[in-house]
Amino acid sequence: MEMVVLENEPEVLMENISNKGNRDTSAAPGLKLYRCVAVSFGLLCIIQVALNISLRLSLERDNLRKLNSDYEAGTKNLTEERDELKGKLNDYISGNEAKIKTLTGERDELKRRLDVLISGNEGKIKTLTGERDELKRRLDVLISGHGAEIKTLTGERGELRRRLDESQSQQNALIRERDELKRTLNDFDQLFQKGWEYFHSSFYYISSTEKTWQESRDDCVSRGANLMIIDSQEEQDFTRRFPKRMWIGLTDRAQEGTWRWVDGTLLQRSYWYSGEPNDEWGEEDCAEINYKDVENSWNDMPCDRQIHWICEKKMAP
Ligand code: 2F8
Ligand code: CA
Repeated sequence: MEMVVLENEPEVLMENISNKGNRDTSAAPGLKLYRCVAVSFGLLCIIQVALNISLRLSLERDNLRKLNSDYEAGTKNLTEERDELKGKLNDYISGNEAKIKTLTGERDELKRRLDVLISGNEGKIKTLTGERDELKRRLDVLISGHGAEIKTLTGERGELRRRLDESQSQQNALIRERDELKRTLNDFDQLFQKGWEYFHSSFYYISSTEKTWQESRDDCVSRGANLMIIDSQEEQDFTRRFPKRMWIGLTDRAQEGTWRWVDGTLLQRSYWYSGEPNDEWGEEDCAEINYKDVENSWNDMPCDRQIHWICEKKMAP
């Protein structure tokens, strides 16, 4: 029995191939077996491939069947819906057929009556149109014949309107002025009645009682005024008409030696009596009209002394 050495198989195989036809097949049983195994393996592979293909095809077929049945179901639903809608539409049309018919009839009747109306009034319409055209023509003639006159009148009307507006605004200004004067007159009247004196665009009030400087100032403020500010020779002379010692609106309370008026302005022109201000009582921080027989009549006094006072209310000049 011939031994088959498997590790030398390729060489043996080559030898077999090269000696094909020269050698008897029964002389190589190992090769036979090998062929048999190879053929069987090949067949098995083919069967496997065939089975795979068959399985795949079967799965595809099932999928297609399912898709087909889904499609058929969808189509059926749509068809049913379409049929239902068709039915509804038909019902609606047949239910409203009578109405449509009536409306159409009414429309035709109206058309007919309109035609009758127009044809019956054709003459009247024609006459009216003619009359309108004639009036237009006559108006044009009238306008063109009086063009210059109309132009003049229009110009005059414009001028009159302008003058009217002008006198209207003048009248308004006069009314405002009159009302303002009325108010002023009323104020004057009231102040005169309350005993105020008018001098150089201001009203003055001379008290009949006596108070401290601060109380006097408060009183003036309550009357819509303030203690008197003397800023002219005329005003200084005016104060000498009253034979009283009176507080005026001048003080150096805030800073000793710096005299200020009650409106905050610094004292410029002064009318101190000779030797004043002298702080004779230690602290004399408020000013009074004292020595009325002379032009320079002012004196500094302790603010808590009680004397008369003079208020001033400035009026518009
Ligand atoms: O009451 C205070 C007052 O007394 C005198 O005037 C009445 C003094 N005058 C003179 O001494 C000249 C003031 O200076 C003084 O303020
Ligand atoms: Ca003094």
